[in-house]
Amino acid sequence: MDTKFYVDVEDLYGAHNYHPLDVVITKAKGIWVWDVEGKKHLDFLSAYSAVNQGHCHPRIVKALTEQAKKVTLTSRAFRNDQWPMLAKELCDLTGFEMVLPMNSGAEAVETAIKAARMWAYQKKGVAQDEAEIITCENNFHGRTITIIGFSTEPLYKKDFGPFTSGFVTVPYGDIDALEEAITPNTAAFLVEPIQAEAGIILPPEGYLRKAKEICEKNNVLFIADEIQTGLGRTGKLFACEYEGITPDVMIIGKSLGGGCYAISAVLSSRGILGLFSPGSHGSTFGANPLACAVARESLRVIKEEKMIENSAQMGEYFLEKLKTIKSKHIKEVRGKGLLIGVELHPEADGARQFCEALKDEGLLCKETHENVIRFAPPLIIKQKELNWAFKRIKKVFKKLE
Ligand code: IF1
Repeated sequence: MDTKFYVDVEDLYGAHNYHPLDVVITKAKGIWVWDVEGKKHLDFLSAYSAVNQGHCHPRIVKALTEQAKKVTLTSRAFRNDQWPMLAKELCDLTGFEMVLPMNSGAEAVETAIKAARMWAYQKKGVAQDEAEIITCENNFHGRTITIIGFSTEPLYKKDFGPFTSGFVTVPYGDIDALEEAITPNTAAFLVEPIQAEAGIILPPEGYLRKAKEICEKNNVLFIADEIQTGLGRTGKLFACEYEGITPDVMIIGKSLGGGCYAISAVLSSRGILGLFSPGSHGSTFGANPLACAVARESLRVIKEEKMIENSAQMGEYFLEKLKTIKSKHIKEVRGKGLLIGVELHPEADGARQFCEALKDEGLLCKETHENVIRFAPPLIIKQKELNWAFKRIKKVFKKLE
C-alpha cells in the first residue's frame, strides 16, 4: 500500500482536526523513521517532545513489554506495585514531595487548576467560586474546554463556548502586568517557561524569577507547565532551572512516557496536593502499572544515558550553526537546548512550504503558527547527524531564496 492509499482512508474516516504532512510512518528507531514507501527520514520533531529518548528505545520497550505480561491495569480501586515506586522516584529526582498522576498533558493541567483552586479556598481563604487564575497571552496548555477558554488563539476556541470563568490574561514576559493583575482572589499564575506553540518564545531574562518572587509576596501559587520544556528538552531537567526557581506546582507529561505510553503528572508539596481527599479527583487509567513501569524506565534512561547534557551541548552547537545561514527569509533563530525555532519574515510566504521542502529532503519538522519552523530532534542526536540535517536545511533555504 502506498502513501496515497493511507491518506485517502484517513481523510475519509478520520476527523480532520489536523493537517499533517503526507508522510505515512510505519517504523521507527532512535532518531529515524521509515515511511510506507520505504524512505527513511530524520525525525526533527520528536512527536512534539514526547519521544525525547528516541523512538522505540530498547530499554523502554523492554519495560513496556515485560510489564504488559504481568499486569497492565488495576484502577485505583486497588493498589499496584509500580505506582508507589514511580511516585517515590519522581520525588527523589525532582525534589517535590507529592505526585498526582494522570494520562494526557491537558488532564494534568486541569488537575493543577483544581489543586490551585482547592488550595485557594481551603488555605488562602478565598470565598467559594471567587478564585482567579492568571494565564499568559499566546499560552498553550491543551485542548479541554476550560483550557481553550483561556487560550488567546481564536482558532482553538471558535464555536466551542461557553467557557469556564475565573481566568485572566496578562502579556507573557511583562512583570508589571502580572503584578497589577493580582487580586486578593488570585489563586495561581500558570505559565510556560518557554512558549513553544506560540513560536518558541523565550521570556526576558529574569522574568520567571521575578514572577516567582511576586507570587510568593502575594501568596499566589506559581504553576509551571513543563509538559513540553521538561525532562531535558531545553538542556536542563526543567527549563525553570535556568532561572534557579522551583515552582509551587509543576506539570509534566509527554516524554514521561518515553514515547511509548501516555502518562502525565502534577508535582507539588504536601501542603497543596495533600488537600485532595478520596473522591475529589481521579482517572481510570491514572497510575496504571503499565504507564508507571514505562515512566520509571523513561526517567532512568534520560539520566543514565546523559540525554540532558547532550541536549544542552547539541542544542548550543546547532543553534550557532543555524545562525550562520544567510537567508533573506530568516528573521531570527532562537531556542534553548534542542528546542529551537527559526522565525521567518512574513514575506517568506509561510513556514509550511519550508517544512514540505525539508520533508522531501528526508527531514521531518513542523511549522508553528504561520512563520516559525520548529526543530526538536530526540535528545540522543549526535553532531554528525545534526550536520546531516544542517546540510539539508541549508539546501532548502537556498532553493526557496
Ligand atoms: C496538539 C502544540 C506542541 C503543551 C504544553 C500542555 C499540552 C501541550 C506546553 C497538552 C501539548 C501538543 C499538543 C498537540 C501538539 C503539541 C503542541 F503545537 F499544539 F502546541 F507540542 F507545541 N502544555 N502540546 O505543549 O498536552 O494534552 O496534548 O498531552 O494539540 O495538536 P496533551
